[in-house]
Amino acid sequence: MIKAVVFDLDGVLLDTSSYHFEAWCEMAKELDIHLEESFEPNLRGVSRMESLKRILKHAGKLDQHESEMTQLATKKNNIYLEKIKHLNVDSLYEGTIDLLAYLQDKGIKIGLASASKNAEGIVTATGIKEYFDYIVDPSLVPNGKPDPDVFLDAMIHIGSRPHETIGVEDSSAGLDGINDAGFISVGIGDTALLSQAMFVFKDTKTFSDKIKEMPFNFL
Ligand code: B16
Ligand code: MG
Repeated sequence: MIKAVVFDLDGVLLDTSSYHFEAWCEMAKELDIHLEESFEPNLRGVSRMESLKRILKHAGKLDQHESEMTQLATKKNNIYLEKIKHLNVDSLYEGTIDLLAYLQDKGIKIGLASASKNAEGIVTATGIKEYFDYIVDPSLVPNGKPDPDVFLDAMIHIGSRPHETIGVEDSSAGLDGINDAGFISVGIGDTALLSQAMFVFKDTKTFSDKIKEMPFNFL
């Protein structure tokens, strides 16, 4: 019997990854670093500092900029916040509200386990904060994705057990964390890129439609 669903944010409930990447590109440009589009998946679900480290390493400039990493991460975040200030309910993926409302109606607990320190602000701006029984603060959790800590933190606060909990993610790093937590893992996106997920749905709307077809005692 499923008692809880723990969601990732970016790439699952709405798309903020393009804004993250644009902000990283703008910051990187000031350091004469050009980021190819193909590098973007390496930053999904990965914390701000770890993303910066990956970018500098990729450009061979980690040693050169290591001492200014905090300032560079803050600069990126300020660019990012400017880009997402228009977010509202219309920014959510099709199916997001339907899915959250359905789970709430069935008495399933809902958690949010995003790597983003901006997650609470984003769910508030998009009007879905009240659906969540618990929102993880990633700055209070020892290890980010791919470690399972954010997912386990959500589960402990919600009060479910691993096999009663579904974790939903769009990133490979996040799915590794969900599997390590012992949850049922659901990937949103391309099956070929999310091979470690137990179930993959091409988008949130499809997952929302399918979960409603499942027998009630599965939930
Ligand atoms: P912030 P998720 C992640 O969100 C993003 O996918 C990732 O690109 C970003 O670096 C990370 O949040 C941290 O975000 O800089 O806002 O703290 O997919 O875990 O919801
Ligand atoms: Mg994500």
